[in-house]
Amino acid sequence: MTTAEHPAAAEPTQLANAAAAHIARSTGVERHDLALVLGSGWGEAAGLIGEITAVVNAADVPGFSAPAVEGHVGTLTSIRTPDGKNVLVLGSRTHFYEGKGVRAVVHGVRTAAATGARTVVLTNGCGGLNEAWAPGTPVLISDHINLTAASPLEGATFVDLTDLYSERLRAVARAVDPTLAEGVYAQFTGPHYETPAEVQYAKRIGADLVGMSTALEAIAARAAGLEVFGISLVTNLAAGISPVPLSHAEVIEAGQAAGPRISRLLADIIAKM
Ligand code: 8IG
Repeated sequence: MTTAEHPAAAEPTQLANAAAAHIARSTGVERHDLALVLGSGWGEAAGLIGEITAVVNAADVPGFSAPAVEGHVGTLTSIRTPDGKNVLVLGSRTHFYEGKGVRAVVHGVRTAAATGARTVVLTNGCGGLNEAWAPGTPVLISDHINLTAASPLEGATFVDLTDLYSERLRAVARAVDPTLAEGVYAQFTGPHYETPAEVQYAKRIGADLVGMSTALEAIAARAAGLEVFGISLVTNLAAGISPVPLSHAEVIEAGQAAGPRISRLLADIIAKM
């Protein structure tokens, strides 16, 4: 598929190419192999992947902007793994609820593809619908339900999503940790959390996890030809599942407590990708 066939997609691709050129220049890394998007609770999880070779201020990269949320990091980091893979870590993510449009939401993954990456690892913090998943439990994303009523694709871009979350990469993750659970992630728009009734609705339509990111990025990533791996950190039981109301402080706290385990897990999975 060329942008000539889909003129509406030309502009996002050009902006992603400009961002990739800036990243190549400022990191000295011509091509990255893999991109990692860090969500809530995953901020420190890149620490064991390898050696940091460059840090770029996201606000200086075309199309990126400073993060809007406490606990999100506004930097792009280039990391070299022990076996020589170059990993681009996107420490900031633009959320749909920021109102900057879907193009801004998926600019990071489009940029990842433009840097040469073949794989994207999408992480997030989310609410869990399964009571057995205590806050701090990592869960592989097996599929998603996009409840944003939006798509990152423009024009007649019909992309098959049958195997969006790579079965191959989930098997790699399970080889690292056979106890890893899997679930379906439902992306709500946010920024409010769900009502208990909405959580029950999500459960009945097949969701196991509720969050405010990832699905739109995964769609754009697939359209850009990337192999997609998604992993959630359940930072709270979803509304009504938990007996106590949700707070952003609780979310940050659960992320910090899970830090050492998910850092090791992520580094081990990425090493085997
Ligand atoms: I962290 O319970 C986190 N993000 N929609 N619901 C939604 N997003 C979230 C939640 C949650 N927890």
